[in-house]
Amino acid sequence: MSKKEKLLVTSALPYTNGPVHIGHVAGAYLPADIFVRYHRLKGSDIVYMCGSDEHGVAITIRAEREGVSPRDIIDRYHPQIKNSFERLGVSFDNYSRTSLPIHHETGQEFFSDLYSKGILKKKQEKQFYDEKAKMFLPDRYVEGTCPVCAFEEARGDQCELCGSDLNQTDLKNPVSKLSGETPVLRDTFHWYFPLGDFQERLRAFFDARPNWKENVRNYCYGWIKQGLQDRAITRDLTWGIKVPLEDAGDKVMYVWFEAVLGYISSTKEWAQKRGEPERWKDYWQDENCKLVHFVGKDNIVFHAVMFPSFLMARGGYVLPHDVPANEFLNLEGAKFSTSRDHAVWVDDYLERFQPDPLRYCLAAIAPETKDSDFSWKDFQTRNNSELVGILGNFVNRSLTFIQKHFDGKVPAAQPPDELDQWMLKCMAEAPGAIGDSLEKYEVRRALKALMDVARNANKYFNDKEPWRRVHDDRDVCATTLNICAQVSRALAVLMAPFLPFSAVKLWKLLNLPGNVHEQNWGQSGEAALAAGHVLNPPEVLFSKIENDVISEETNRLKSKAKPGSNKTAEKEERTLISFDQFKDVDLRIAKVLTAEKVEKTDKLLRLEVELGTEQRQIIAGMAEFLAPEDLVGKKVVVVANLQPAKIRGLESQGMLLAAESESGEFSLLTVEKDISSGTKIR
Ligand code: B3M
Ligand code: ZN
Repeated sequence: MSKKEKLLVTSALPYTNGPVHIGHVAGAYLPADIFVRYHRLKGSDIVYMCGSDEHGVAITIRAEREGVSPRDIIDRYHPQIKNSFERLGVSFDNYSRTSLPIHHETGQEFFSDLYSKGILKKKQEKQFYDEKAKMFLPDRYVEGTCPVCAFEEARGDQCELCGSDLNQTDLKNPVSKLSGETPVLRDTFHWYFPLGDFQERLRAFFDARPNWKENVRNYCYGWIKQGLQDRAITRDLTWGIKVPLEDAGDKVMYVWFEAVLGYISSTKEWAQKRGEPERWKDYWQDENCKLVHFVGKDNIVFHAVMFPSFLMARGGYVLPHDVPANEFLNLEGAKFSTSRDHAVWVDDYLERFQPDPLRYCLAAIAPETKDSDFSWKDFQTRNNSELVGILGNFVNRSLTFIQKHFDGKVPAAQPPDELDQWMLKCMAEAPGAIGDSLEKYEVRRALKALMDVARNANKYFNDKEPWRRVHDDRDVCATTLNICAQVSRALAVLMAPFLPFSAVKLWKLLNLPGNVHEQNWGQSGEAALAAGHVLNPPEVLFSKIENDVISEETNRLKSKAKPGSNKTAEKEERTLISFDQFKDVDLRIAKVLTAEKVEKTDKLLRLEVELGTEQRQIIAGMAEFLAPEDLVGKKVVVVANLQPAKIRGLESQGMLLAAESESGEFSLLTVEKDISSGTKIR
C-alpha cells in the first residue's frame, strides 16, 4: 500500500471589506475545493485551511468611508463571507479569522523569533504623511502612477495591473486617498525583512520547482532578476497586530506579513477544535507534507516569494510545494469592480440559482493560463446544453428506463459485447483521466474528461437502442441498462469534486448507502452495483434555465451601471449609515454671489457664496458643465461642515451638491422656492 500523500491546501484569505463575488471564487476558491475534494476521495491525508483577512487598510478605508469602526466592518463581512463559501460548497476544514487572539499570538511569535535571531533590520525612513488627516499613509492610503507600467491607480504596496511589488515612495504623482492632497514625506522608522538576503535561497527554491505553472515561474524569476528589495513589515497604523517590541510605540505589523501566517493560525485553531492542539505540526512541520497555495495572480509575490522567505528565516516549517495561481475572471467583457458594482455577488446569485451550475460554469471557464470571461448567456448555455443536455439527460433516461421496464431494479447483465466493453473501459479509465488533470490543477481539462464519460454514455445508450431491444432481445437490453446504472454510479463519484450537491442527489437516486464524498476514487470506475439493487424513483438532476431568467440577470447587471441605479454596493453603503451619522452632515442653502474659472484648470470654478450672515469660498469641479455667469444669484445646496481642503492652492470651505450620471448628465441641486441662504436642510 503506497504511503498516503499528505497535503496542506490554502486559499487566499479574503479581506472582510465586502462580500464575495464569483471572480474571487473562480480564482482561488473553486479550483482549490475541487482539488481537495478529489484528494479526499483519493484517500489523501489532506487539510484545507482558510479564513478572513481582517487587518490592513482595505478594512480601515471602508470603515472610514462609512464612519464606523474596523471591528464593525469585519463583524459584518466575516460571517457573510464564511456563509457564502459554505452555501457554494467550498469545503474548508477550517475557516478562521485574523482578528482572533490565536492569530495575533502566531504573528507576534513569528515576529519575535525573527527579531531575536537578528534577522529584522530597523531602518529610519521617509514615508508619506497627510498633513490634513494627520497620519502616515501606508499602502492603499496612497495611490499614484506605477513606476513600472504607468498605471495611474497603483497602490502604495502593489500595482494591481502589472503585479509589481512597490514601496509607496516609488509612486509618481502620489495622492492621499484620505484627503486627495499630495502627501509630504516625513521621517519614521520601521522594521524590515531582509528579502535581499534570501535572493539565492529563493532562486534555488524556484529551481527545485520546475513543475510550477509557467505564469508563476515567470513572475518569480522576474523578481529575482530585478533584485529583491528588503521589505518593511511594520506600519504606522492602529488597526492590526501590535509589534511586540518595547520601542515599537503603536506600530502594527504589515498586513501581508501576518496574513500569510493566517494559514498557520487557522490550522492551529483547527487542531484545537479537534482536541489535538499539536496536530497542526503534523502538516506545517512535516517535510513530507505538500503545502499548496491557491491564489489569484495578484497574490503570487506574497505566496511564492515573501511567505517562503519568512518560513526559511523561521526554520522548521515546510515551504510551498506549489502556488498554482490563476489569472483573472472578467464579467461580460469587463473587469469586476466592487465600486461600480460590476459583479455577480455569490449571495445574490444563490438567491435565484443552485450552486452547482455556477461551479460547473466557473470550472469550465477557469482562468488557468489566461484571463477568461463569465457571461450570463454562456452560463445558461452550459447549464442547458451540458448539465441538462448531456450529464442530466444520460442519468435521467437510464434511471427512467430501468424504472419503467425493469421495475426500478438494476437488471442482470449478460457477458458484455464489444460495445459494452467499450463503455465499461471508458468508465474504468475515467478516474485516472480526471485525476491526472486534477493533480496538475487543470480543472478545465478534468471537467472535460468527466463530461466525456457522459457524452460516451449517451452515445452508448443511443447505439444500443434499448427502446427497441426491450421488445426483441430483453437480455441485451438488460445488459445495456445494467451498464448504464454502473456508469451512473461512477458519475456520482466522479462529479463529486465539481458538483458536490448534485453528486449527493444522484447517490440518493441510486439508493446507495453512505456518503458519496467518502467513496473510493480509484475504484469509482468499477461496476459496483449488484443486479437486483433497487433504485429510488428517478428525478431530474438539473433544470433548464429559461431565456427570460437570463435576460433579467443581464438587465440587472446593466441597470447597476446606469445613473441613479439601485447599486447593490451603494445600497449596502446607504443602509449602513445610521441616522445619527447622517445628522452630522450639515447641509445648507447658499446663494452664489460670484463665480469664476480657476486659472490653468478646465474643471474648476471659484465661487463666493453667502451662507446666512457668513461668506464662504468654494472650489467646485463643474466648469465642464456650467458657465460661471449661469451660477451667480442661484440658490444651491452645500455641505457646510466639510473640513476645508486646499485645491490648486485655493482653500475650499464646503462642497456644492450636484448629480452627475455615468452617461454624462449633470444637474446642480437647487431648491424650488427662493428660501433664504443659510437655511438648514433636514
Ligand atoms: N487578503 C486578499 C487579496 O489581496 C488578501 C489575500 C491574503 S492571503 C494571505 O486578494
Ligand atoms: Zn504597474
